[in-house]
Amino acid sequence: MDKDIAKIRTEFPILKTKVNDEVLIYFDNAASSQMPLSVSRKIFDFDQNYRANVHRGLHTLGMQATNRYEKARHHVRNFINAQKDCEVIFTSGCTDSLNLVANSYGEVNIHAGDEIVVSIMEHHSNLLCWQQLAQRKHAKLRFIELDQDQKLDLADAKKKISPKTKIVAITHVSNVLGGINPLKELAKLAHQNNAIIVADGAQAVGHFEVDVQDLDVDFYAFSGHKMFGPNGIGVLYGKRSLLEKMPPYRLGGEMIENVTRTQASWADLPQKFEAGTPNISGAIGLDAAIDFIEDIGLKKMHTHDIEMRRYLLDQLKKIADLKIYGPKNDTGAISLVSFNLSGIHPHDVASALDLEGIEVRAGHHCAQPLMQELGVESTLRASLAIYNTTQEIDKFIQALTQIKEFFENGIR
Ligand code: C6P
Repeated sequence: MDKDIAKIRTEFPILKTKVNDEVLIYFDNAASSQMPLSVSRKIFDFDQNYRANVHRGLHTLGMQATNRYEKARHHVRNFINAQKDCEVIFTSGCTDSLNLVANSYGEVNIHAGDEIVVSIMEHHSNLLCWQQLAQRKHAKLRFIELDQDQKLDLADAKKKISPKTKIVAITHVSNVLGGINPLKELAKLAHQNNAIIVADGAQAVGHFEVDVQDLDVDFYAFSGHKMFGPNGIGVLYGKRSLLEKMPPYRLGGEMIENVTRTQASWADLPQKFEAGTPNISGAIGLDAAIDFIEDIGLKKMHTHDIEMRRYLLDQLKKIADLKIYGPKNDTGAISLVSFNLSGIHPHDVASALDLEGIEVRAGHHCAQPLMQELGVESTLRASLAIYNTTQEIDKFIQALTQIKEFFENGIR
């Protein structure tokens, strides 16, 4: 095992625990990655040493908590290269961020006859809010399809994005197929047609460099728990010029400037979009998660991703009657592979793998229209992170081969 990876693994005590008497092999990182000790320690430190509310109390703890919360925002800004701190809105997660855009920007800017363009590979979190918005506003929802290699079909995107399009909402990386979508080209296409682009970065951030200015996206959403951070914290990046014109999505708390019996005016960015007590420890944990990623470096993260994907694909391809979904090559994708074993239900395979201490996800992955397109109800999915190794992939392949044998011939 690579010395650096061995060292990284020591930051994750969970990787030494046993599941069903076997050392855990955690291949469900696309659902939630594990959290390093450094992140847990920062959260513990807040809760035990300076826990207080933010932007309210003038006392020492309140100011300390506020400073650390705003420091986290500044760190996120640098991490994704936003122009201003106020373009970083803390939310409860990627789903919340996307709902914010649909219910605030969408509510004001979408009218009857307008078109919203999504892709067929969207997670429900980047589909349902647009589907409902389109229904409310009598707008049309259009889908960019897959190409031959089950990547996003850019030629189809050029047909679907037109002067009628007002919003393009696209995932940066599919949580089922693993392919990295050409976001920069899509942003250009959207802007050439005077539309805005909203990107779902849930499976991208932490895997490779994301520069919102270079991509020229108008909004970019992601979650802390998929990038070694805590649950319940997420980010919505938005261009300041757009956020400033948008109405608040949730009301209450410190998101106001002034309130009378009958009227209210709103605070400046970013507070306008952070109603109620925010997830302070979550933001502090996210700050620490970014430290963790930056200490390793996004280049290394990406290289490891490519190596793991290559090895995983090579090994999976050796198993007969195993169908892989998504791009079959190792570049332009993250270390996430969906597949099915012919004639064996994915849930049965996942349960059998769990008995061997191997955690993968089986199901529709909250992407049912994509499942319909692929002609299946569910798939198995192995999604790897920086702490996963080729040795773990070998054990996984060995277990998978034995499970297949068992279901086919009753032999183990
Ligand atoms: N996908 C998976 O196992 P939240 O739950 O808000 O943190 O993230 C939602 C979300 C949005 N977009 C994409 C592309 C995602 O993959 C997810 C979460 C998990 O694939 C849970 S369904």
